[in-house]
Amino acid sequence: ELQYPERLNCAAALLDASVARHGGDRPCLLTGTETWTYGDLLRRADQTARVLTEDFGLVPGNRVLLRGPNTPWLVAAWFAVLKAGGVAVTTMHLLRSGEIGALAALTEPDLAVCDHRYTAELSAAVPGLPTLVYGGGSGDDLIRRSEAKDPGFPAVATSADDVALLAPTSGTTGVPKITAHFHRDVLAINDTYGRHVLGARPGDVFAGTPPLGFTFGLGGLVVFPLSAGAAVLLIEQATPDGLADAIADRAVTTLFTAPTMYRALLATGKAEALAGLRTCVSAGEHLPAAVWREFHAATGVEVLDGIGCTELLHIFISAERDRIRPGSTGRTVPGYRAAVLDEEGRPVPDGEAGRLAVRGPTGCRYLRDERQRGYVADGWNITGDTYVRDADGHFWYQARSDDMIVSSGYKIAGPEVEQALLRHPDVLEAGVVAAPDPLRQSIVKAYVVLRDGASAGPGKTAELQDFAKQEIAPYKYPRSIEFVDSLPRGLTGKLQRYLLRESAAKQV
Ligand code: 3UK
Repeated sequence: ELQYPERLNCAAALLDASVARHGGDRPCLLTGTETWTYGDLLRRADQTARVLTEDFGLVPGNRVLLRGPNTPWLVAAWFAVLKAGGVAVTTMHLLRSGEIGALAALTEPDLAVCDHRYTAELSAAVPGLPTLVYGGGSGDDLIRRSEAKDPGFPAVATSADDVALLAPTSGTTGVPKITAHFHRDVLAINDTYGRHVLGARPGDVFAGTPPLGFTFGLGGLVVFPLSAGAAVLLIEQATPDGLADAIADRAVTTLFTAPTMYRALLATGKAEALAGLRTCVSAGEHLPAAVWREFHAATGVEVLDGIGCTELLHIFISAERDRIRPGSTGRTVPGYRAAVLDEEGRPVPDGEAGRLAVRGPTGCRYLRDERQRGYVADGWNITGDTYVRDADGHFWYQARSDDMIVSSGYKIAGPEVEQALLRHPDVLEAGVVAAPDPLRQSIVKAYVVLRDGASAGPGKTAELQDFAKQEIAPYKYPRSIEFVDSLPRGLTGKLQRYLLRESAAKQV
């Protein structure tokens, strides 16, 4: 059991405490052109808190929508809102006005802090929302106002159970859900995953791709590095080449990104640029054993797979250093418990597939949403994933529970078929879903993106089908294959299988 004081402000516990412990001179936030020390961040966060409270009338409990790519001022704004007792409504900056409007209707923000390049869609979505704009050079409202403020801002003495964060998640259907997290939750992810798995040190330099509007990014690029007194390289828009170069040039030791980027980093051919990495974290979707092995062979680095979700804030099952089984997500992070349950909520024996259920210091609290009932049962969070636990407590990802394809009574996991297809040299990407079928109820349908130079056609279909039958049980092979130019992916890079399912359903 983690114990926190009744009065707890997570922003002060992270930032003020770090400056008190290590001094303010350590590098904290790095960009291509700037370095902010811990002292710089604290001063700017405090001055921003003064702008929000003195000029915009923010009072504790107010909700502040944050919108912008990963930059130091976005981090300063996040700390300012929380130190002032506000609630940070973190959003993905690439959302369009329709999506922002939907989030604003659910979260009812009192004001916004927005990067100057992203104000148009915000004001179109929420006309009249008081907005503090930053990043516009000399006309910059936030910088102009904050420089006129005194340094120092006493953190509001929030309770450990006050809501700190409203984090939206798209869910499988595309209708957003808003998850609420308390001040203590922000520290709990560090006291579990951060402490026991990551083990960051003050000399570490973090970098990564997830936006701070995604809790994977907020944890990996703000909470964990700052708890350790480490530095973070903030990248607004990472390309594989740019990321590989930055890792070498800035001596990055700790990388947070998703499986797709690990593949892409390998494809740059810049493996030697990655050799200085000490810790690589992969989350967001399953990390196939083949990618883990390729990355290890090329760089010598053992990627740590871990599953997290917005509902639990961060990672609760993770690989551990020196005891990695490639293809497995790992074991429960100390502080969490996980079980594999059948449809009635009873544990299934080790080795059998079932629904993943998790409990621990963080948990799902949807804001006004009927889906809370489906996600939390008896204190267990049902993540919507199908897993197998082995006798040693390692968890093996099978599929999203709702991706399971049932064909002629056989249970087939789409991702398993995808991984089989990905082992074919001509296949760049694959998305596999159920397509309705009068005879078999469903058949396995694959959407395939071929590599440059490979050509689609009936011959290729038969070749891939034969290949799949060699790689996995023949009944799992894709009876239907459609060649496409790209697969639908969400802002976090996750394959949007529901869109493929919709398309497959329409074509029958
Ligand atoms: C899937 C994985 C297999 C899984 C997230 C780390 O992804 C995050 O949050 P989301 O709410 O999605 C949650 C769902 O994504 N997933 C995530 N990681 C893995 N599947 N292996 C993995 N390693 O379906 C899960 O239910 O977008 C990840 C930290 C914070 C996060 N919010």
